[in-house]
Amino acid sequence: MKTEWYKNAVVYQIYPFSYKDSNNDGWGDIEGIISKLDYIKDLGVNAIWFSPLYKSPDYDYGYDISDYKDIDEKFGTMADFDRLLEECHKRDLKVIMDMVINHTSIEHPWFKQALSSPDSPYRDYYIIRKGKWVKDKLMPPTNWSSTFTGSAWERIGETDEFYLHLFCKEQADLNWENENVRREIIDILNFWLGKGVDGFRFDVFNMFSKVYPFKDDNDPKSFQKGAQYFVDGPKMHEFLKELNEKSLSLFDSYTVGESFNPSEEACLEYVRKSNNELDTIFNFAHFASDNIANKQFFKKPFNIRQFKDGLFKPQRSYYGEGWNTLVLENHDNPRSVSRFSIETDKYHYEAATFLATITYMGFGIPFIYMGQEIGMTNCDFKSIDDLKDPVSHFVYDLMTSYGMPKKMAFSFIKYGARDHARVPMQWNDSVNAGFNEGTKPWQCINPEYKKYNVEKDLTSEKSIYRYYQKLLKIKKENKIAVYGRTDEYDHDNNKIIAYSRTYETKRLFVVGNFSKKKVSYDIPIWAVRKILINNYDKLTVRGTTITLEPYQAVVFEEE
Ligand code: TEU
Repeated sequence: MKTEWYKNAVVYQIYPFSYKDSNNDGWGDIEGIISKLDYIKDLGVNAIWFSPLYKSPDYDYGYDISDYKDIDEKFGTMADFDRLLEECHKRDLKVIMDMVINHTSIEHPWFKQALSSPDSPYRDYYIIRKGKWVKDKLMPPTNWSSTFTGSAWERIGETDEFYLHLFCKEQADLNWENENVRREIIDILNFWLGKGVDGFRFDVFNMFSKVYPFKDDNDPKSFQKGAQYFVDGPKMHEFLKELNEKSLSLFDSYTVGESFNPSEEACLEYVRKSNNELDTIFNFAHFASDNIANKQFFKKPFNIRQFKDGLFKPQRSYYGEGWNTLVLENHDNPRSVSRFSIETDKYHYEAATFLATITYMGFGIPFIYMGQEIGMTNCDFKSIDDLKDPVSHFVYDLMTSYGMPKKMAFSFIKYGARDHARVPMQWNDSVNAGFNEGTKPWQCINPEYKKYNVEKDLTSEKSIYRYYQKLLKIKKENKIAVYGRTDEYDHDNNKIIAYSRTYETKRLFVVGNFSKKKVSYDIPIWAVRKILINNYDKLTVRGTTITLEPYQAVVFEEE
């Protein structure tokens, strides 16, 4: 039943809130997405991942689901979704659904029933524990912290019990130890696969299995209090195998699991083909190259070696064992062209095309986040009130509560805010950047839209979108680009990223200058004759020495 179509996939991620608002109510919707499918297809992708479209009270903008088998009305109806699926398939675009199954919304009927009575069978769907009385004060069961700041436990009314939430308090963690929970989840997966969707992206999958018995975390090195009790837990492999056996493998499906600070060893086991768990995972280690310990609000100067480590380690480790993914952006991170110490205005085209070339020519499936293909930039938010993401507010409130001046706290938040990726897509230079016909969008428009928009990219010969088209064509058609083994060159070079890809007897050589200075570099003699793609019009070559301009990237093919 299961084929390996994903090996040739190029995936485009849509955050439905912000793609296209067809009915001018301020929210993106399914009808809007359908109207843009030809545009997406023309880019050269062959699959779309939709961030959650399900019913949700939106405490975490769709990542808190209250009904897994229905579509939220602001996006449309199930009939609209069915049409979306059909329209995608008509264009040979696979459909990947986001599955947020580490937790549900507290408005999910299971959670409501769980709280309605201490005897409810749904109580055990969640992780509920008695708090600890310390003198006269009721303390949470353990000292664990939520990923989104504060305690990971929320008290249930006036009782002495608490439920676990590793994210917002409106996102209650499911108890995967309960086989009824797993049965329900399998039923949900089969519901969507039965409809004809082609795969899933599992949200924070490596938190499904918790470590029992629960204890306080006294490890001074833990990056988040309690992490050792909820990351890569002991039953992870068992749970994934079960999902695979009872659902995923029964269809021609593809699954990518979004990992949360996983260990390197665990990563390989999740994707190892012979393990029958996941086809691929996301690992964001390279995103820690311009922030402190992957805490996205804490800036540090770009560290190219760390970027290379994050990019290449999975390529080395999974090759021959499983498959990989290649990511520059998603709905949780700032825009790639506005980070990694890039001078965005000056090198906008060069840096955007450079990043795509050196990332996507590697081993793995390219994931492109909406707007990345036109080099959408971070937004110059003016105040904390412009930000909608709860995490931005939690962290801001925490910082100011410790006495940090508001202005300073805001500058931290602005550095790493998830909001940068969540502003409406920039279609053209008309009202609201063409997102809709004038109603105030749920999230402000990036004032850069007159400079960077789809219409502009489509009408010019030289544009980021046009470059992506060429690059993705190579990625899909060139067997070495898909199946080749990656060998990194000059890891310690602090300006150049270089690697070869080898498949059977043929090789590619990918090289790029991750700096704003000209750099000369010796390339292998076998590479020098044939250029497959170059993000500048020219390349200076002397013998085997090339001189790369700022953010120049070139791919050579052995003749
Ligand atoms: O994100 C997992 C996650 O913890 C981070 O990417 C998070 O966004 C970041 O650390 C915040 O600083 C997934 C989803 O992608 C995200 O949108 C959800 O908010 C989260 O899970 C909870 O479902």
